[in-house]
Formats: sequence, structure tokens, C-alpha cells
Amino acid sequence: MVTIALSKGRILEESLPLLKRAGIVPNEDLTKTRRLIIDTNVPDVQLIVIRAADVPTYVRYGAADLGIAGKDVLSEDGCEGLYELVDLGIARCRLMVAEPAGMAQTDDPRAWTRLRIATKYVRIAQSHFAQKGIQTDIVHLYGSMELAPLVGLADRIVDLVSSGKTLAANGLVAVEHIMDVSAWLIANRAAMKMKYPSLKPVIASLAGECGQ
Ligand code: PRT
Ligand code: MG
Repeated sequence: MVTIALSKGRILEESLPLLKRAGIVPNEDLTKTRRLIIDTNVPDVQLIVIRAADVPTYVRYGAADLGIAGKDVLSEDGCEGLYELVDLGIARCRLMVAEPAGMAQTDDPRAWTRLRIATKYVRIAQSHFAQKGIQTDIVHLYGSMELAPLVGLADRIVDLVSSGKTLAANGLVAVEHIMDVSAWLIANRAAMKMKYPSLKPVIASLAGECGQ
């Protein structure tokens, strides 16, 4: 059996067409079912649907052989014991530093020395600013980072931006780019050795369908 870990939301929406073109179709409507393990039309391929940030953990422990996760989640995780196999080029966005538009009028990122940042990407933010010699006080949140500067919890945020509409709706502007993000196919290292013959066609068809 080959188990592929996916997460609800954007990754699932954009992975399903990719899986379909690779010949893998779930036996149930994943957006409706409450089931967490879903069989597919391919007898030895099953899907599990979990939280985005949990995908590297399931794959690391071998509970899933393969997984699809955003580069943001993978960088924050560190990916120890995992292979990052293929950039699937889906669920694209950018990890940015953002601040209130009023502050941005006079703020110069080149002059930053100490920042109070709200984010769920604690490791990425710490290493990004440390490399630039900027000290940080990080407020660790699990979501809705855009709210933090509006209520004085932090001055700035590190968060994902795709259309920019969420920032704009909250009076924020992006002032620094940290990384481009897209979803990657990842694999458990031991499974790549022990189960390679059964993983190979799945990896090859997914890689083929994303144009790599
Ligand atoms: O729901 P859960 O808490 O389990 O996890 P999650 O909310 O992170 O899941 P999900 O499905 O929203 O995102 C999973 C993955 O999608 C992320 O890890 C990214 O790799 C990728 N992705 C791509 C995004 C976005 N684009 C994105 N725009 N994830 C989140 N956003 C959010 C962003 O955080 C911000 O709040 O959308 C908002 C900004 O969007 P725009 O279009 O207004 O700029
Ligand atoms: Mg979500």
C-alpha cells in the first residue's frame, strides 16, 4: 500500500487535479467526507487528509510514504529524515514581511535593527532576520496574523501573500520578500528504499503531470 498525505484547503484543491491527471482518483468526495483515510481507484494507493503543518510529521514517521506540503511548512519543519522530491508548482504564494500602510510610508527595511513580529513561521522568521543581523521578538500565532498589528500585539507580521487582498483589507502592505512558496512532493526516506518499486510509478506520474 502507498499512502499519500494531503491537507484540506488550498493544497487539496490544487492536488486533486494533479492526482487525477496522474491517474489517481479518490473513491469519495474529499471536500465532503468526514473520513480521514480515503481509498482511490488505484487499489494500492490511499490518501490521508490532515492539517497542513502535520504532513511532514506523518511522512517522517512513515505513517504516510509520500506527502504534499507547502515550502513554507517544509522550511519551518526543517525536513529532517525527509526527501523533498518534486516542486509541484501548485498553491503558489510568497512569504512576506508586512506592516501597517501608515508605518510603511516612512519605514526603511534597510534601517531595521530590532523587530516585534507576529507569525506562525517562528523558525523561518528567526533565521531570516538573524542572517541580516536584525534582532527579533517573535509572537507565535497559529493564524489570522493580519490582526496582530491592528491590535498592538506586534508591529509587523511574517505571513503568506497570494492576491494581496487580505493585507489590503486590513490596511497592511508587504515590505520585504522572504521566499517564494509552492507545494512539494515529499517522501519518507526509509520507504524510498524499502518500497521504491511501488512508489516509483506514483512519483513519476505526479512529477510528469506537474511538468518536471
Ligand atoms: O487550515 P490549517 O490551519 O490546517 O492550515 P492552513 O490554513 O495553513 O491551510 P491552508 O489550506 O490555508 O494552506 C495550506 C498551504 O497553502 C500553505 O502552507 C501554503 O503553502 C499554501 N498557500 C498558498 C497559502 C496561501 N497560498 C495563502 N494565501 N496558505 C495560506 N494563505 C493565506 C495567508 O496566510 C493569508 O491569510 O491566505 C491569506 C492571504 O491570501 P491573499 O490572497 O489575500 O493574499
Ligand atoms: Mg486554513
